[in-house]
Amino acid sequence: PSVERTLAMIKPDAVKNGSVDSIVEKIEAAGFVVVARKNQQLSAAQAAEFYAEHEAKPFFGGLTTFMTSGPVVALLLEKPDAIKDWRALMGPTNTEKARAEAPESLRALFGTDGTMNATHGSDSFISAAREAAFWFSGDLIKERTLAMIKPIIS
Ligand code: YYY
Ligand code: MG
Repeated sequence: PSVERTLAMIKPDAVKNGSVDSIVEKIEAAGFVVVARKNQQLSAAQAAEFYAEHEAKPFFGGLTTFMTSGPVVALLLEKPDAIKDWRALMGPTNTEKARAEAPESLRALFGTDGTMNATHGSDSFISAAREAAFWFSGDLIKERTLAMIKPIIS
């Protein structure tokens, strides 16, 4: 498997309830390297841009309200098969489903409900490139991330 980078976020529910350190410990125990890390509260415009693919969905308003409700921790993660493996470590989107189907997953352990689900993860190479650039543009991290992804998608 090729070494990849993916974009993770620890969402406002998990930041507020003090789960950041426990989540990062589990991420590193699963073999991911945290290449870059940023704490920030998103503006409404930033949340809408990040989740642009969901603009027309009925849950968009609730999602962006939640995602702007407090700081998030953005993490650039690296590992062989990082994109797929990070999605697996998070578990299903809905917290109740995660508890039923993947009780050891991060969303099962740290999520709250169908919207407040503790973590985000890019779902493809293209999303990973876009989302990594969203958080970590303007520095070498962007160039290296795009350089790593480009040969795979071109
Ligand atoms: O990629 P992932 O986060 O697992 O799910 P998406 O389908 O991309 O939805 C993004 C985000 O939106 C999800 O993490 C929670 C929220 N959401 C919601 O509030 N209600 C839904 N019915 C579906 C998703
Ligand atoms: Mg998604």
